[in-house]
Amino acid sequence: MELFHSPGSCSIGIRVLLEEIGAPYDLRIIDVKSGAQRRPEYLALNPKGKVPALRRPDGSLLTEFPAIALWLARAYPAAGLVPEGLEGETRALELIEYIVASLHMRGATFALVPQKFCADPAAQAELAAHGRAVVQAGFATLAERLAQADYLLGARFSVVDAAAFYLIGWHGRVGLDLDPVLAAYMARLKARPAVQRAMA
Ligand SMILES: N[C@@H](CCC(=O)N[C@@H](CS)C(=O)NCC(=O)O)C(=O)O
Repeated sequence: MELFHSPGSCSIGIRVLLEEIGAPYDLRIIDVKSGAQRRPEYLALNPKGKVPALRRPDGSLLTEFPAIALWLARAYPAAGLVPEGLEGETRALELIEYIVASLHMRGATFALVPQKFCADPAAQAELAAHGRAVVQAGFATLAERLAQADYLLGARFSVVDAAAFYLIGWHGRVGLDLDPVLAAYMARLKARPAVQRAMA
C-alpha cells in the first residue's frame, strides 16, 4: 500500500492504523503547508487535493479518513480495530464521523484557517472563535467517555482513537489546554508502539 501523508495533518491517524496493522506500506509525503496537494501530479492521482489518500493492494485509491479507517479495519480484521457486528461498527462510524466531520471540518478547520472562508479580519476572528468553541465542546464530550474507559469505544484501541489522536494532537494549535482525562489519554496513545513508529 501507499499512504499519501502530510506530517502534522490528519493523515497521521491513518499512519497509526497502518502501523497497528503491521502490513507493509510506502509513505509518500505531500506537504500541505507548501501546497504540494495542489500540484498537478498529485491532483492527477487525487483530484480532491487532500490527504490522507491510500493506494490499496489492488491499485485503487481510497480517500476520506472514515472510509480509509473502516476499510483498513475490515480488510485486516486480525488487528481488531473495530468492534465486531453491526452495532459495534455503527457506533464506531458514529463517533469517527463526529470527530472528522464535526470537530475537524467544522471546528478545527475554522479555528486554524478562517481566512479560507472569509476575507474580513473581524469575521475571521469570529469564525476562529466559533471553531475553537466547537473543538472545546467536542473535547468535553470525548473526555466524558474517557472517564469511563481507556479508549473511546471501551477497553480496546479502535479506529476512533486514531481519529481522536490527530484531532486532540492539534489542541495547542487551536489554543486549548487538555484536561487531565484527555492528557492521560494522549499519554496512553503515545505509549503504544504503533503510535511511536507512526510519529518517528
Ligand atoms: N474529509 C477529508 C478531510 C481531509 C483534509 O481536510 N485534509 C487536510 C489535512 S488535515 C488537507 O489535505 N488539507 C489540504 C487542503 O485543504 O488544501 C477526510 O476525511 O479525509
